[in-house]
Amino acid sequence: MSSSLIENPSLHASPAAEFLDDVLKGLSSVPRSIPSKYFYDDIGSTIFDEICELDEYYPTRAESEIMYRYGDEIACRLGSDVRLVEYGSGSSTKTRILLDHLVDPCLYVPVDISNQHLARTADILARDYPLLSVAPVAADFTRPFKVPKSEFEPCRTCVYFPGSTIGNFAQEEAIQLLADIADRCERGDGLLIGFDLRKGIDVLEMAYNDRAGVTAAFNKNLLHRMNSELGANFDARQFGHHAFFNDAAGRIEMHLVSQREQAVSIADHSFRFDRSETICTEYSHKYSISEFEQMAAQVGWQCQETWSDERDYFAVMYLER
Ligand code: AVJ
Repeated sequence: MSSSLIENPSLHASPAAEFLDDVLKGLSSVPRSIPSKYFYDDIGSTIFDEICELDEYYPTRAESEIMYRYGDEIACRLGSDVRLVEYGSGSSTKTRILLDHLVDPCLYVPVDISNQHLARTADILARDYPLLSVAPVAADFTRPFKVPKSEFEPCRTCVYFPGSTIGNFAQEEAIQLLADIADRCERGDGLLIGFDLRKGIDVLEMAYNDRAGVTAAFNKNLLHRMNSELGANFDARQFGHHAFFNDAAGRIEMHLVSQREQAVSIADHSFRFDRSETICTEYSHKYSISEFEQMAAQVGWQCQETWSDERDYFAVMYLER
């Protein structure tokens, strides 16, 4: 049973104007960067679904393994009649595993910036879970947004933040986001979060440099998106994909590398790129379980239990406010 999509004021009055703003700011900064949230237009969301199927990209499978193996324990921790608010729900693939184990959730609130993808996914979920109330919210979860109420209020809320999306935020931003989530919750509310664990550099770098070049296409889609939505004139053939593990910072970094000296114009701006100059398009931080527990404890979250997969590649942690 799905209610209609809620468009949230947290989404800039004009997403296109915000996109242009962020791109001009990012390309004018040193080093150059573009926020990774702009990967997720319709094409980007579809390419990401392909990434999740790749042999090299282990996070999705590792997290699903944890949810299948410990689904009952996790559902027991969340309790019955919970309102489940999912940040960056995307295709809600892993959510189904959790929904299959949860007892009488009172409301499911998928929150995503890609509103077409969100509406489609919410309708399919509502069809497949006829007893579940689904209230999708199109919003940028890094900003305040209104969470729909359940007809069974008061009920406990559990924020579900899977997929290691928390890893895309620089550490201080990640701590700020965990603090914002805590502010939006009551004492006793929960947070179920999935994050990628530190491991051998070879495994990490392979996951972001797959042989088929799907991640490269995901990265370059950003250039196509700026051309189609902002009227830019990037020649995607003149930019290469590069992803490496920055050990000191504990993160994978993805970059677009200029293959030659070139100029690109966007709106009435022109940007010169030297050969091998880069645009950073994504961070993907990797944590140890104790590191993450301490980070969350700083801002009001107390770890209750943590589960990891057979190879200790990924962790799912349940915390309470
Ligand atoms: C969905 C953001 C968690 O950082 O691993 C996959 C996105 N980037 N391949 C990640 C991604 C390159 C992914 N997150």
